[in-house]
Amino acid sequence: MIVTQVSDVRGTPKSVRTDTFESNRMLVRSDKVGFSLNHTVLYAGSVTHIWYKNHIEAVYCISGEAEIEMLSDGTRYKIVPGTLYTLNGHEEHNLHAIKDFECICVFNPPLTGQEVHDENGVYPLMEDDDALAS
Ligand code: 9YT
Repeated sequence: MIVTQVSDVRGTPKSVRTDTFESNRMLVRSDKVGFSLNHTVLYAGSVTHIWYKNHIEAVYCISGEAEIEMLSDGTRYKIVPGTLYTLNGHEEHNLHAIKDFECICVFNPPLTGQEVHDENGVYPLMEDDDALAS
């Protein structure tokens, strides 16, 4: 069994900070469980462009509020605590954090933990996670 506290991850290479969010990679590919799991907080008032061409992502809201703006047709979805949304079609979207938006993000295939968004909001498929392997 693997037991992890978010405080174990903060301040390590598995904690990624950008202008709009903090992402703590609590389960990563080297854990070999078939998916990865992040505890993520997006900052109130921020907008993050996301397009996971290489991954399926499921996002479960714990606290705060956000709106997902689908870039294909402008549809907006309100996300509140208790909402799960799953990007099973690699949907390109903007994530508007209305209040600090705290969520759990599950990825398949699993992230290595080192990924950052490229200029299109994409996480690359990474081949080498030796730096994070335990
Ligand atoms: C909800 C969401 O997709 N936020 C962007 C950050 C990303 N999910 C991550 O790596 O934690």
